[in-house]
Amino acid sequence: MSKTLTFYTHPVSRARIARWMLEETGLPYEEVVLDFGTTMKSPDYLAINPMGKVPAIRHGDTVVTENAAVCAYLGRTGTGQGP
Ligand SMILES: N[C@@H](CCC(=O)N[C@@H](CS)C(=O)NCC(=O)O)C(=O)O
Repeated sequence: MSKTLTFYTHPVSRARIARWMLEETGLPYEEVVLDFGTTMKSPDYLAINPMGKVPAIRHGDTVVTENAAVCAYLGRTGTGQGP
C-alpha cells in the first residue's frame, strides 16, 4: 500500500517551490492550506513543523520541512530512490 503524501502550504508563499517539485514528480498528494498566524501556528500544525512555517510535507510517518529538504526528499522518492 502506498503512503499518503500531504503537502502543507499557503498559495502566496515560498511553498510554491515545493509544489513545483511535487508536480515534477507526478506523485499523488493531498493539500492542506494553512493561514498565516492562525492555523499555521496551531498546536496540530506545530506538531508537524515546530517553526510554524510552510512548506512541509508528510509522507507516511516521515515529515520534511524546508524547501531545500523537501525538494531533495521528493527528488529521491519520485525516482524510486527514497524510503
Ligand atoms: N527556509 C524556509 C522558509 C519558510 C518560510 O519562511 N515560509 C514562510 C512563507 S514564505 C512562512 O511560513 N511564514 C510564516 C511565519 O513566519 O509565520 C524554507 O525555505 O522552506
